Amino acid sequence: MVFNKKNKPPAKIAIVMGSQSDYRVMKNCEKILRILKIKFETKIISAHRTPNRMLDFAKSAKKNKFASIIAGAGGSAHLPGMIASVTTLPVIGVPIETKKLKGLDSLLSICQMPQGVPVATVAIDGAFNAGLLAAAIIGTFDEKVKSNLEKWRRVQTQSIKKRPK
Ligand code: RP5
Repeated sequence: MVFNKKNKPPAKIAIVMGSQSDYRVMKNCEKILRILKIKFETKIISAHRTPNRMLDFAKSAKKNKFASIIAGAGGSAHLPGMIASVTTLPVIGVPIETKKLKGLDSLLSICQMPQGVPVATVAIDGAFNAGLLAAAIIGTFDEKVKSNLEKWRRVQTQSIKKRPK
């Protein structure tokens, strides 16, 4: 398909999280998306405490021109999976570290999705990588984002010293 100004695919990312307490981790998504010049919106949406807000958001995400959704949650972390259950947009889950189980609970809740409803899962507290993955998704159809991402990777490679000090 050829894209032009009128039918340009969406290049905006949604960053959602189950609680204000997740923001200390999830702000790392914002950090990398800003560096790569990708638009985003950030919201608190809880699968358990605000289920209707979650459903309204997820059902309208495509219409609201989001290309992908990054969802962070901790503990019984149902948010990414529940969002994925009502949209076919790619959902990237960020398991948030927890006090009692160190985030293993969040990780398993997010990555062990049943066949048919996938969630791409990053490492515990891997919000920065979630942003990079969302950028890679947008980079498949947006040349500017693709080139920003490639440049960022080149700079990273150049910054790695050959010898330890
Ligand atoms: C989850 O419960 C949130 O994603 C958060 O990681 C965890 C704890 O939430 P708070 O009790 O700190 O609000 O829904």
